[in-house]
Amino acid sequence: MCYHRSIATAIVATILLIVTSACSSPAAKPSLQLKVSVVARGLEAPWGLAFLPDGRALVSERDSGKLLVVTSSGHIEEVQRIPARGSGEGGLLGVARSPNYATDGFVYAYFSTPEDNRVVRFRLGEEPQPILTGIPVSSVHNGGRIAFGPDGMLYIGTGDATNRGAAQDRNSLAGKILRLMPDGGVPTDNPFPNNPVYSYGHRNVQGLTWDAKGQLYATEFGQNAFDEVNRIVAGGNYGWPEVEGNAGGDHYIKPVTVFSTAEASTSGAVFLHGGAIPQWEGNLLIAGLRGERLWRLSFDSTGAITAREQLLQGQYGRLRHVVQAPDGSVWVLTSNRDGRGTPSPDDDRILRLVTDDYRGADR
Ligand SMILES: [Ca+2]
Repeated sequence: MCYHRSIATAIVATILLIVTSACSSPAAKPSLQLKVSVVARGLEAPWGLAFLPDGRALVSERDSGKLLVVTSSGHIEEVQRIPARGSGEGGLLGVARSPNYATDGFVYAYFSTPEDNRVVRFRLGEEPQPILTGIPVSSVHNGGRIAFGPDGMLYIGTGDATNRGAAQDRNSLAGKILRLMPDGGVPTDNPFPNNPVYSYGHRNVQGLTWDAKGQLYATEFGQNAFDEVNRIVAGGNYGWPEVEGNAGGDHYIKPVTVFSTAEASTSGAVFLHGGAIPQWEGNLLIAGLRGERLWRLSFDSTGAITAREQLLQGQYGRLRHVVQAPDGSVWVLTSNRDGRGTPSPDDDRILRLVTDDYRGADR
């Protein structure tokens, strides 16, 4: 099934805008020009995105259960329907592709059923096979991001599914970051024996990304006050529900930074690598839902944050995810049809960002 309207309307609306720094830090980088184009329109609550080696993107739609292939020229094709049956924040959520995709062809997806959240793997067009079931499910706080780390293992962000105490229970899969082998087995070097739990004390993890040194960072939604960016260590306890944000003394690992929930509601995140956007090399981009903006964080060599900049604020509505494409450009998913937004006729959209110094192929 093709969406010809999207083909016809792709590659339009290239918008030049001045990115004004809203950062209070004196270390903020000077303003620079961004070029924003719309890759695709008319999507419905897109949630996950994984690039295939040929540059096409696999995109999941939360409520329809559709797995779409989107090309950089805006062609959209449904390639599979995943049997997701979630409510509220549940549904078809994260998608990942095997780091060995060229030889094994495996795609991974995280979705909700009436009984659980689960992770499946499959080759496109084939029956999905569960590799992990029994992640607690609810109408809210389902986590759902999945991503392969530089160690070749599959990392899975889950939520507390409204059972707050489960986040501190290492025998529950709720409120965790999990780490599995690609076939679903538990790696022998996980921090707790025969346990997929990699870190715990999380409320609702929807962002997983690694810096150039291979350090994992995760974003999570706070309750009323503080969304968090955390630097994840094996076996670490990040405090929920005992503490939120920077509270808690030395009992729990503190966030790298926090945002107010109104200015963020942090979902997907990505570290930029490869030099395609030289001003942002090594920076962390974070998509904000309620905050309706893209946050950019930069770090010094010790990992301390040197700048926090707000991009796209109020221009495209709620933002669910951000990913770097194989050509170095940055793709952003809007989330205005997720039941909490104010969608425009074009929503939901996939945006493509480059800067004037972009060194990849332009179009
Ligand atoms: Ca925390």
